Amino acid sequence: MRTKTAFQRKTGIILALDVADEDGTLKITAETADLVDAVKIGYPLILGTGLQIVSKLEKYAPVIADFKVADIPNTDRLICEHVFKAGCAAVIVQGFTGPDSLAECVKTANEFGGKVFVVSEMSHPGGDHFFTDGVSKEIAALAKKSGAFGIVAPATRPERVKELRAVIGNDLKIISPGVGAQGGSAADTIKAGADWVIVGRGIYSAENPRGEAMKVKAEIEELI
Ligand code: OMP
Repeated sequence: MRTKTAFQRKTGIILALDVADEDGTLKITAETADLVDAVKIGYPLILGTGLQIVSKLEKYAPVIADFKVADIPNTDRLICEHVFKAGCAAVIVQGFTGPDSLAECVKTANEFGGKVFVVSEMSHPGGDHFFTDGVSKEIAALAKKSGAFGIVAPATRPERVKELRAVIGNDLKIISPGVGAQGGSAADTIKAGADWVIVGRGIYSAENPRGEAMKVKAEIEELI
């Protein structure tokens, strides 16, 4: 069993690596590693390169596997086992699957010393179509009850980050995607109660990824 080092908030930035080629991903990660607290990988990178890239990335930063796991408990467990055996420190799962699925993800994560983040509401324009106020809050409450480490809440709607923070209190962390390319502001999101902002294209598509990461870091630092 692997025990991963705990997530530590230093800059408040998680870099989303939705870059489909290994060399590009490793280059951006090496350039920005000291400016981010974790990197997040998902289907684009893993389908493009394979799960073995985790062992290369974890040398730079804790790796969050964004597979938005959403299945029956047995399948969830099988997916989470792959994720943690590969060296990931955390996994992102959906919460709408219900308490038994969520419990299995948390149980599997605990066996590996890993963490679970539960999507409570999504950041894109259609993200509040099914994740309505009541549903999002119920999922956030379920995440807390299930022993998850944190929730995912939308940086594109900081007021929702604030409301979901009120549901979970200070026991759970909030990671918030939607800063930059989707229009969200890092400062507004952190002010609303997020622990980390997730930034993808705003950093990896920039001409100067390190420069962009430094700008986000400075924006968050100004709040302290
Ligand atoms: P950019 O929009 O390029 O900054 O990337 C945002 C990253 O966060 C992508 O990897 C998305 O898949 C992810 N994400 C969202 O954008 N919205 C959500 O509601 C949830 C996630 C996520 O779970 O990470």
